[in-house]
Amino acid sequence: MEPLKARFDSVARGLLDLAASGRRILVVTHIDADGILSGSMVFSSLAKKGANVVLRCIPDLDPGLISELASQRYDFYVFTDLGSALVRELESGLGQRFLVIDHHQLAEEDMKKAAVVNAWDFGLDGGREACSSSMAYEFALSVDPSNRDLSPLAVVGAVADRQDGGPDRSLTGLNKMALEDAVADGLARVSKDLLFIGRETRPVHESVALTSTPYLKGVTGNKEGILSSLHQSGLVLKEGASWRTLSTLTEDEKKKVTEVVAGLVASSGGNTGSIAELVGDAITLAGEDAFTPLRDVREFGTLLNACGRMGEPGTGVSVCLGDRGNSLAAAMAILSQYRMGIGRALQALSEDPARITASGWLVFVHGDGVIEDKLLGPVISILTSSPGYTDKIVVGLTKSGESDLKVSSRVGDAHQGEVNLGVVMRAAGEAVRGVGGGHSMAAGAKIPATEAEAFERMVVEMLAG
Ligand SMILES: [Mn+2]
Repeated sequence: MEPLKARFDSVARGLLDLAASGRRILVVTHIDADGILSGSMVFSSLAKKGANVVLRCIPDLDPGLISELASQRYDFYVFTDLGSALVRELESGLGQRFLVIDHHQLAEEDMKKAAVVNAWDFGLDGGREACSSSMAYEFALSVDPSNRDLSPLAVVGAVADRQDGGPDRSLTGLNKMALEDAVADGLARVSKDLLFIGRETRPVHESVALTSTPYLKGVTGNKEGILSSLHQSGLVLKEGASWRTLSTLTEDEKKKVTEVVAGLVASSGGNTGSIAELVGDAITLAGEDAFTPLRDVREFGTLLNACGRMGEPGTGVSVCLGDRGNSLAAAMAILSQYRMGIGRALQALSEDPARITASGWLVFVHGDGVIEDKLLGPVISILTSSPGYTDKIVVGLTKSGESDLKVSSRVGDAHQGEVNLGVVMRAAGEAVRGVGGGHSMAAGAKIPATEAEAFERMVVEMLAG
């Protein structure tokens, strides 16, 4: 990691020089959890040094936005968790006045550029071993070693970006180094555990029912069913008048919970294979209140993703910057709205199977009236992680505003065959006077509502061809 550290030392020196001479710096970041976290870390490390710095969270970077940013006449721009695919556009819009700190794949020729610090250039797999948050953490350490107290945020970003793909859902690479700092400083604790939400705070059946990744048929959202099955298993669920939490269960009792979950999934015809994902490295943040979602890194990540999705990334930023008062309360309210919205959408889809049409491995989901446009992405993601959909390509459409449709598409992890949804969404979107784009595994579009059929036909043709 020495070359990466040396690189960050040099870019940090450059930025501190700019800051010292009073230059105005704009940090631009993505609105998902990894974006919110990495942007917050770059922002706070510079702000603590007295820099004149502003943070802005955006859903996506495109050439139009680059020219808008250029016209705002900041002296320097730092992009986190985005920009790698648009280095040439950034050069033509901003000249030498920008830096990209990122982990998304990029063209070989852009990798070595002075304005780009990308995980892939340092022998790190940016899809598994380094996220923008762990990159931003290294940057913050170069700005000042005292920023080691940000290590938990790097860990949250890694987990939120689903980079916990090591054995037992552990972290690897640069992410693991940040976790080791956090553990060494007493800020985080790692234990093998059931990875349910609210391990320390919620009644067992509630924790289990809140599982959404993976989506477990017969379990997710089924609080009553879980409660009665746990009762039948003989598990003691209460201690005196109060409910026990998962963290108080013995190993044998935890095993019992897993068996009950497996039984419920099997009896509702689900795939029990995904249950293995429920056990692994639980990471607890020792400095956070046990009764908040910040205590568990996975829940912390979900909270930030919810803020971004629900259009309140700034609330997430305030939490990352340390506000445990009003901003945390607001973020928790957003999280519960987000969960309820997703739960309602999944429920509505299961009650109205006609909304889901499949032709081979291509599945269309029609969400009009039951899926809010801002929740379409998470709902489609959950579906592609659900039994029966993991080998499919799922394309969701739902009404957005007065006359538009929002489209969100994902490739299931187990899908066989090469597809680039980013290309498909862009071409099909533009063909019907809309816009589209994204990554190969996840992409979206916005199209006129009247063009739904034409759009779907295009998608079918392109994917079949
Ligand atoms: Mn990211």
